[in-house]
Amino acid sequence: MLKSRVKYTAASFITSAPDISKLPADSGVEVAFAGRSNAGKSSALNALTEQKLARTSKTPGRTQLINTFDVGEDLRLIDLPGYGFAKVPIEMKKKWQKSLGEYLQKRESLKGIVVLMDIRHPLKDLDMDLINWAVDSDIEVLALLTKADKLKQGKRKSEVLKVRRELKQLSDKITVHAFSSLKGIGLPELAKTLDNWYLGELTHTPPEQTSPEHSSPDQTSEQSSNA
Ligand SMILES: Nc1nc2c(ncn2[C@@H]2O[C@H](COP(=O)(O)OP(=O)(O)O)[C@@H](O)[C@H]2O)c(=O)[nH]1
Ligand SMILES: [Mg+2]
Repeated sequence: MLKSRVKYTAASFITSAPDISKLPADSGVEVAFAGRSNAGKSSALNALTEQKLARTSKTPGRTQLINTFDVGEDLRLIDLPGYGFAKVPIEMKKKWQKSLGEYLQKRESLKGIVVLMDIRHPLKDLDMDLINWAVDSDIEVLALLTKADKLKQGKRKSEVLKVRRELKQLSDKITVHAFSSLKGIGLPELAKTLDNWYLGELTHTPPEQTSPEHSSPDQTSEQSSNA
């Protein structure tokens, strides 16, 4: 089982917003998953939460809604619509690029973005636009090279190193990992990065049990194993 401080497996759907004006209140901490359509965003969200929260698809470009999920008190995961899908009409592309730009620049609660790119085709123009935008807006970036199960170990490592080297030129702070929803590759690293974004980096491991003043009646049933 995945060890994490935020309980991603308890994630629940909040709403699907057709544009950024319909998002939940801009408070707390938000982390967005972004990438080209078909990069594996929804699969990654589902792997992290161990739920079928986000709809995966063999037909790219279908999700144009911003799907929002609750992962704790004022902590949200955001599944952004994919970009770079050839069959989307140009007007829709422009509208989406404008919304994405607005979202990145105006969303106060946005702490970081997870940029998902197929390990076999990373760092396309639109990925670079997005990453540059995030760096300029002081938003943290985790780059996940998805579908890593499609490559052998050696090639997988060399691709990660190549992307790391490229992105280091934009910012020292960008983290890059190989990822596979199918095999669970990179999942602990994803959870750890998100934990740090949501809760800040801790210098010590928190105790398992919450202190007495935080206990509530509905927790008592869970304490039977507390021997
Ligand atoms: N081999 C492999 N295929 C994957 C992986 N993650 C996603 N896929 C496939 O890639 C396609 C697009 O995935 P999806 O999560 O819907 O991408 P999204 O458009 O970015 O949300 C689907 O056919 C998935 O089954 C992975 O880790 N390994
Ligand atoms: Mg999707």
